[in-house]
Amino acid sequence: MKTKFLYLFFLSAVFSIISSCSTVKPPEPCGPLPTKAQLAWHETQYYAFLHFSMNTFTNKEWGFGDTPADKFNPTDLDVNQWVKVCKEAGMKGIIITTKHHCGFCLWPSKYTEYSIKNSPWKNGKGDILAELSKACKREGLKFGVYLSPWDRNNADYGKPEYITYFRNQMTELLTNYGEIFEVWLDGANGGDGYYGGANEKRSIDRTTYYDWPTTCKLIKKLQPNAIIFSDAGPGCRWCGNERGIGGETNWSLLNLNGMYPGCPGGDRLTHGQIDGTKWVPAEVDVSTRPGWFYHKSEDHQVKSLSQLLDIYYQSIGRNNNLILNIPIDCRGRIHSTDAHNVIALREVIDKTFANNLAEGKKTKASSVRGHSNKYRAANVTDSDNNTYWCTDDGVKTGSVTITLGKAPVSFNRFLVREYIALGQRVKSFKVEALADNNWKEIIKQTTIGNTRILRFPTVKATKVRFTVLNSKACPLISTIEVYNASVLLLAPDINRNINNKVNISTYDKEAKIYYTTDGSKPSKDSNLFKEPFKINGKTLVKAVSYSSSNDEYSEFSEIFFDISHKLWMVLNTKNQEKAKAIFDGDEKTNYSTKDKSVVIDLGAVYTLQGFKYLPDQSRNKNGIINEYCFYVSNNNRQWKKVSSGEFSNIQNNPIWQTKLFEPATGRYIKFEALSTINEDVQNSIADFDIITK
Ligand code: FUL
Repeated sequence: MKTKFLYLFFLSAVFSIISSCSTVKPPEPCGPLPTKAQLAWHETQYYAFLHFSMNTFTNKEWGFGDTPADKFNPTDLDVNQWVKVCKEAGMKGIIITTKHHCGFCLWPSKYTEYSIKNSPWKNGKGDILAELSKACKREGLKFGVYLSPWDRNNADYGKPEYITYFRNQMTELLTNYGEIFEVWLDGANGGDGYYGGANEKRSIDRTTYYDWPTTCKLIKKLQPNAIIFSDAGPGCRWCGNERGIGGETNWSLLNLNGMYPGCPGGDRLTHGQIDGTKWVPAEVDVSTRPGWFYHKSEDHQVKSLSQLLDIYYQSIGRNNNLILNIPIDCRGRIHSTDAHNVIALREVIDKTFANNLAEGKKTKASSVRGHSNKYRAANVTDSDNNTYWCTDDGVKTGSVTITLGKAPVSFNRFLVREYIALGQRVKSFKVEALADNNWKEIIKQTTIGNTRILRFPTVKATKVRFTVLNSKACPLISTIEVYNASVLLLAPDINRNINNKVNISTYDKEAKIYYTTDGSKPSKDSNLFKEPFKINGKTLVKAVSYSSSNDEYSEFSEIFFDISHKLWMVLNTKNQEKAKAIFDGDEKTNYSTKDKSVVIDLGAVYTLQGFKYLPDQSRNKNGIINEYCFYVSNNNRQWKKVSSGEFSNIQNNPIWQTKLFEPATGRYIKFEALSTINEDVQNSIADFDIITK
């Protein structure tokens, strides 16, 4: 009897589910929607930008287009190496600068002589785009093109003839190199140029000169699936900065009225517009180095793993695609440091997102659209991005609770995705964790879009609850994932400020830092770093990061601090505060002076045997000292020259320069620039130190 009753109950439940499925109305689209091509672009998510042009050989960021074509001469070009690195880095495509502002073409365009066909590379018979597009296809990477509208080489630039030229080149690119997934239209235009020899400034009206609607039609005709990038889309938009930072609030919507490539963007590029009338998602473009093109002088400034990780979370984790630039060097290869760091990023990301703690776990929603199975909460943990949890029309809030386990589970990453095919909806949401029968808020945020990833200190909980607080229409959530990233152990940074306080930091806040000041190797038995500590005079500081959960250490760092800088004063300056940048321990601050020398009072008499000089670390290479003289004095009047010479290769390699000399005693020092890279600024110093006996 009991079995029969259960059987009937089961049948009626099945019947009601089936009937509810068939009658429940699917959610209506909300606002502008992505096209099929845009949806595919969202899935591409992470790809490489390769900057390679004449600039690579002239050491410039923007060329004038006046360098003869035969100066383009890579000695060991290998597109397979580019593709291999990008693939190993987990990138899904490559976009290359086919022609930058200097006008030089990486393919043998029919329409200009300013291309690789007149370069020594492969005796002018080569075609970099043909090689690269083929290599990408073979390895399953998408291929895209950057074609600079601003062309400082072309004599017709500014006239209608140039627009025909530009479209002819676009046609070559979009016809001869297979499927193109993105066309990158750069809005940059600095006015002046070689312009075919005229050497003049030319202004164009950016709103009308290029007649973009006609060019976009041409692109659509030749490559219907290509996404067009510019400040104004229409396929995807610039994120508004080149620092790798997407907006925390980020709508994939934009009102394009009055917008054009190169228009003033402001906040709308970074954040999109909640009521934007078109689907124009954001793309974050940033380089592995300070510059977009390769400069030997930036070999020591390749973004570190921790910087790249921040970029990843601040772009992909905030509803942007990420196009990460890797410059190609003069050999025609990706430099080993860039390759190493982008692959290291992939390894950490893969490890972090390997084990989804929410996958297949029990879910419960505050409400489900029409009580229908089709829209059930379990859709968020079913690893299928095409199914989604959804509420009834008009219900703009709601939550999904996921049971992670009976025993508390540790986690520190939360990933959530909207089902964007029907529009971006969520305006704000929060995430809570249940620990010891208490719900604790972990994070409150605004938009989600295609992908939102949140980082927070590790919590231990049996359940996690995701709540939509506000939405433009009923929310459609396709995916929720929960991860526990292991502590990332990177060697700590050690720094001393002007007041002799030593600060030690490391990327992962959950790592412990141990240090020593007696020369011994640091371990968990050494001093635990809690806050900046004071040292007196000469001290060797060694530090290591440590994770107690798996008893592991990072590599250790060490730095020797010579005498304190506390009493130091630059004597020949009116701006003592600014001049202090020389010995503040911060490599980013800088002091420039028109004086030939910098005279420093050390505050006491010392026996000196050397000095250290770090040139300006910004992209501005002015005032880097080539040749120097160094003097010591007891009275600031009679000077003894103790060292002179050159800083070899400093322009290409502006790292710390150390010079030793025969011991000399004195209280005053004079560091004189005999010649600098740009004579306009006499000298420019990021940091300076002395070596005492
Ligand atoms: C900018 C250009 O001016 C830079 O040289 C670089 O190509 C960057 C990606 O876009 O607008």
